[in-house]
Amino acid sequence: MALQAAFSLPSAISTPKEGKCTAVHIKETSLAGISVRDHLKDDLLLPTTTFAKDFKKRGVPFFVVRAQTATAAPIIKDSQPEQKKTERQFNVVVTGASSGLGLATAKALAELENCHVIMACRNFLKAEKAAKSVGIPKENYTVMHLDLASLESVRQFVDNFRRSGRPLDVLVCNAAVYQPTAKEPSFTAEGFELSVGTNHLGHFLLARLLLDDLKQSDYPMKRLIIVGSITGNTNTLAGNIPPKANLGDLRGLVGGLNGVSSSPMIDGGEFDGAKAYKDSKVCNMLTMQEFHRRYHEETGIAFASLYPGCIATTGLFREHVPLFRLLFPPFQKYITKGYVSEEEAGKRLAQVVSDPSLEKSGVYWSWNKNSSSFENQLSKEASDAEKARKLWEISEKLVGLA
Ligand code: NDP
Ligand code: PMR
Repeated sequence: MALQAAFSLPSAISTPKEGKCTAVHIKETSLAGISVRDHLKDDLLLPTTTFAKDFKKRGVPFFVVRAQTATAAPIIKDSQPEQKKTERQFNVVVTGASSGLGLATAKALAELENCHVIMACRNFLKAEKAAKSVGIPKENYTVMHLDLASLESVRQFVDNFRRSGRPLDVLVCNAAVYQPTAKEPSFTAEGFELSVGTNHLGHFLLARLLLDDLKQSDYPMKRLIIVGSITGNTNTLAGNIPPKANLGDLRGLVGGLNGVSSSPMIDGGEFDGAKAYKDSKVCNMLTMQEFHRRYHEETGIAFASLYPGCIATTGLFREHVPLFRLLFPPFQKYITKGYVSEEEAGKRLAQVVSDPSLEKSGVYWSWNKNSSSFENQLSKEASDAEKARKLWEISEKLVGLA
């Protein structure tokens, strides 16, 4: 079968990696990470929106417009007293918003009109161009530099974000890399295998640091979302396509995934790029649940993960062989029927960000054929509380939090 062949062909496009390669980290000054438009204040007088109405219904207090800086004209209209009390914009950080799901989500959120999206991206210019190309209004987004393959960059991003003065209301950990054809592992700045280092460890540090900011937010629907996937769940057909996700006893992670004194794989096995990605998604889903267990009750933050559908056209498959990239979308559209467009997937993730009905914490959301959301079941490994605790503790040490 041509598709099966495409799935197993060696890469015609990927660059062979010679031994250990360190991700480039662009060092920034405190200002360089913030878009020039970042001085624009987000406190706008807005007409009563769907959310405002919903907050009202649920007895949630409105936000009051704060004083404006000298850069903006006062916008409180005394002639319209009924509009004096309104909510502020809510701020959502989306990692990897320069393409695919992240970009489509940023676009869907920006359309809510009372939402400001902080696009946390490794390529500043690409993100700016992407935002323009999909027509996100200037006042609805800010690009800030974040390279998840460098823990120093993650810390710098958190500093820059705090300096911007914006409250943090929702964090979306979306960025990911997938290296299905790599023969040798590549590594993050700190020497962790790239897929787990970026998709899990970078996000783990980011989410842990920004938890304090989320706690401080007065927004009534504070959320922390970590994008998961069906392919990390072995209770599904897609999760049973080899190589299957399996974290084993986490011995490679304990060793630091460095490929020198330890295996680059979490379970201690031979390097396999496709498995490393799937393992990283299991880590994402376990991390969300551990956050929920540790912090939901105390903070009121809702922690969630999701499988948005198979978005077969995104840049995630950029390192796959050309034949795979050609056949994968029609295969998902017509054979598995698991295909979803970037636009639809973006709306789904935006729903998890802002829909009042998706407020339950500790949930892995999925959508059925009618595009209705439901709470899905995670695989045995992806819902193993003891493994989640161990993963948390080892990850804390690796990123320098313990
Ligand atoms: P894309 O490749 O289109 O998007 C990934 C994003 O992550 C890009 O913006 C990319 O930046 C960014 N990124 C990669 N490495 C880093 C880094 N070191 N620092 C900061 N940003 C980085 O893929 P998708 O949109 O498909 O993937 C988004 C999420 O959806 C992932 O978590 C993926 O696991 C998940 N997912 C995807 C599915 C699919 O079918 N596509 C299915 C299920 C889940 P840049 O633009 O600079 O490359
Ligand atoms: Mg899979 C219902 C069937 C289904 C679904 C929903 C997916 C989703 N896939 C399904 C079935 C199959 N896939 C079958 C039967 C095969 C064998 C022909 C198959 C193969 C396959 C490959 C080689 N599928 C893949 C790959 C990838 O390289 C993608 C991957 O694993 O990326 C990690 C992938 C995916 N299939 C999916 C989804 C959502 C992906 C990609 C993205 C992800 O999980 O993040």
